[in-house]
Amino acid sequence: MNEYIPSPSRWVAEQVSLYEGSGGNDGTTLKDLPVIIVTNRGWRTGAIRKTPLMRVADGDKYVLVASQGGSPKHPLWYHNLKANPKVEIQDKREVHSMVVREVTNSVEKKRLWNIAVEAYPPYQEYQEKTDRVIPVFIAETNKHIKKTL
Ligand code: F42
Repeated sequence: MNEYIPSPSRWVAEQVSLYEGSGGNDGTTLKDLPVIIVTNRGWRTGAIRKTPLMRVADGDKYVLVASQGGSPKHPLWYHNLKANPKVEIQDKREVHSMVVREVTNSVEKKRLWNIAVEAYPPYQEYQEKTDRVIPVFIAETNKHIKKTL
């Protein structure tokens, strides 16, 4: 299925629409901090999903934080990325084909978590308000991927 299904959350769907519709010129921030759009595939539906996340950079890689405001459950996109790690990431006017992996090594995770909290301090509050350990992915360019999504 190649159909794009917008988020049922209206403010999220509107951010995606503004971001993409303006070619990455508008709608690129949340609380004045930069946002990326992660295009992923629904693991159940196979549909295209577009998930705005805070832009957290580690060199030319991106750190994706499945915080969902500190809610008790992982966001659904977490499961999509575990099932299909190929994504496209739009960072303002640039679109990158990337592959993600969940960071499980505790040393690597701590380093990336610190970078994430520096970029977006509320992540720390989100972790404190939930019992789950907030997952972190790292997204890297995969030059071997000819076609994604
Ligand atoms: N969320 C974060 O977790 N971290 C961030 O840094 C973040 C930043 C951010 C910035 C701007 C903005 O507009 C939103 C931001 N969000 C951030 C919110 C984020 O974009 C997501 O909306 C949020 O994390 C919730 O993710 P979700 O995947 O649970 O989205 C819900 C609302 C959703 O789209 N649900 C769909 C639905 O129909 O209910 C299903 C989506 C889906 O992927 N379905 C799968 C499928 O197969 O199609 C099945 C999934 C399953 O396991 O059943």
